Amino acid sequence: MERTLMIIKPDAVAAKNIGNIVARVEKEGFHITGLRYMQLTQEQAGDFYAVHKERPFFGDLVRYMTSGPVVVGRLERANAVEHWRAVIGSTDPQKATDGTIRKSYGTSIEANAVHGSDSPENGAKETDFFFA
Ligand code: FUP
Repeated sequence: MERTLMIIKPDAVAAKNIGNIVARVEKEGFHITGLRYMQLTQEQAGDFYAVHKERPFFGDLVRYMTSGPVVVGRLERANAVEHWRAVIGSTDPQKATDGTIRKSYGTSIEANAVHGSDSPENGAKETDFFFA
C-alpha cells in the first residue's frame, strides 16, 4: 500500500492539536502503521530537509523543527501521498483552502502544523527514515 510521512510539527503539538489531527487522519481512511512522539535532533532535521539546504529559510526551518517535540506517523492507503497533500493544503496556511489542516491549525508558512511527503518515492524514503 502507498505510504506517506506525516509530521505534526512543534506548533501543532504545543497548541494541543495532536488529537484533532490524528482523528482527521483516521476519518480520511488512512491506516496508521507507525506513530512516534519525539524530539528531532539538529542532525535529523537537517538531513530530513536536506533538499532545502541552500534556501534562505533553511536555518530557521531547522531551528523551528527542533524547537519542541513532534509526532511522526506512517500513513497508508491507496493514493496516500496525493490524498494527504489535499487534506493538509498549501504550504502557506493563508493560501490553504477552508477545511484543510494547515488552514485550520497552521499559523505561518514556517509553523504550518503538518508535513506530508511530496511523491510516493519520498513517502517510502521518509517513512523509512523514521520507521526503519
Ligand atoms: P511542503 O511540501 O508543502 O511542506 O513545502 P516545501 O517542501 O516547499 O517546504 C518545506 C517546509 O519549509 C515548509 F513546510 C515550511 C518551510 N518553508 C519556509 O519556512 N519558508 C518558505 O518560504 C517555504 C517553506
